[in-house]
Amino acid sequence: MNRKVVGSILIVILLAIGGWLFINSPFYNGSSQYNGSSQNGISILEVGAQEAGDRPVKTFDLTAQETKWELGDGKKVNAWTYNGTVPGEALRVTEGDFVRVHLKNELGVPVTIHWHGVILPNRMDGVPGLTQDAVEPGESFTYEFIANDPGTYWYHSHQHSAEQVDRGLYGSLVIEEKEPEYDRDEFFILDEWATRSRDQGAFNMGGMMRGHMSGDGEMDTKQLYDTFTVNGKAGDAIETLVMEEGETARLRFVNAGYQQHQLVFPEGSMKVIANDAEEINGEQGSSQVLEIAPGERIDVAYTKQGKESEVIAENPGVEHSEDMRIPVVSENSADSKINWTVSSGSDIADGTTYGSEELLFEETPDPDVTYDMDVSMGMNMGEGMSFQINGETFPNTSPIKVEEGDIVKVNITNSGMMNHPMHLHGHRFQVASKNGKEYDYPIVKDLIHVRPGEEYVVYFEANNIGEWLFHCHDNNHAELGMITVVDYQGVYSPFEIGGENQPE
Ligand SMILES: [Cu+2]
Repeated sequence: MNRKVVGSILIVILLAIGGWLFINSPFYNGSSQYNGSSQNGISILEVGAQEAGDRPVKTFDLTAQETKWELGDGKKVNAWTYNGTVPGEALRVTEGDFVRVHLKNELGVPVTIHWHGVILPNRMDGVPGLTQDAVEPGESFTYEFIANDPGTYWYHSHQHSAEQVDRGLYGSLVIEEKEPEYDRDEFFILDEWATRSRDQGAFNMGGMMRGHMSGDGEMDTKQLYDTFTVNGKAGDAIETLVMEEGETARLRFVNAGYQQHQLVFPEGSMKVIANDAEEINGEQGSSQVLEIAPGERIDVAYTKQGKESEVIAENPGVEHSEDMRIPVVSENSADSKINWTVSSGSDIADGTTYGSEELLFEETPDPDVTYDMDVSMGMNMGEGMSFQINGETFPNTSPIKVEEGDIVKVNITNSGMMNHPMHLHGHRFQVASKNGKEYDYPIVKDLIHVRPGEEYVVYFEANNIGEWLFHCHDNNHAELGMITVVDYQGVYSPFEIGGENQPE
């Protein structure tokens, strides 16, 4: 055997051991560097208050509950849901509304709701142990925030999210513009499920080997999941989109899973219009394949090309791709046979392909704070596999320490072998460069998908005081350590990480 093969086998064995340890790994407990005992200043409960005033108030009730959920093709799962469906109740509000959500927990485990991408007061961010205590079984919590920025969002539990989001605790949130540009507006949440076994830690050697040899940065997650879904349904169970020839709709896509997905559209039918709730710049948006990272959201304008049925579908080269295809049919031909042919396209747009219309910084700014964020995978003897930031796992990762008003530069480098979609709470950042090359059209986002060997430089303004997570949105990686905190001077969290509060 040559050295490369030996090396590969060694890595596979190490990962298998790590996988076994992963199943058995204890959650950390004890106090953190963000809570009151080690900080001074004021509590995060005292900052960023928002009042309804004379704004319209939109009120929702979301009950976390267990539901027997049919994915399709006879596959049933014990899902954890908000209001009994996967995804949970679809929330739509209008920009400027005051949103009030009553969460009631009828599950046997504590939960929260995180409002992914929404700029809101810290204490409404839904991170247990940092911004609130996890909501215990039988208990309630009320979230309130002003829906300031129109766009595509989603909500999900941030309590032990590797398991809770996996089981279905997520839903869509749209903040509509006062005057929407499109009459038709549809939301699609992509996900993966492990139906063979509920044990998400069930690593297997074969999948690990295949994944590793393909070297696509997702070897760990690909062998966990066996079913893909769109809006909680797989394959033929996916709801048909009824549209007429020449009709255009805004389609909002969110990836709630832990694998990237490539959706292939009929040729000439699609234009990207927004990334992570930021409109893209001008006329750049034409493409045929949409690549969405875990946690990411991308909106497109889609125009039905002909009278015949057509399909928006996962890249057919991907295992389980037949689960993830959205048929588009005309009303008067809804009963006729659907043409499942996926067009071939190699013109791929991802979340960084097109620049944003409104930038945070017109010129690359001079930072007040610079943080080097090296993301990687490691093995800790006795603890198993870990996902690290600068060699440490949360809550021992070094925080990004800022003062209000600071311009913060973060150099994110992936020195590991896996993809890491890094997501920042409570702020948006401007992606200025990739691998040392500045973007002609910078991108404003709150999640950047960093693949092995890549380096991104992002900038944000510390303009929302609190304690905010910056973490990998492959929640299995977050659970194994890949989280840090943007830690504002002058505030502290009165909550404790550990015990019932599992923010990862
Ligand atoms: Cu990751």
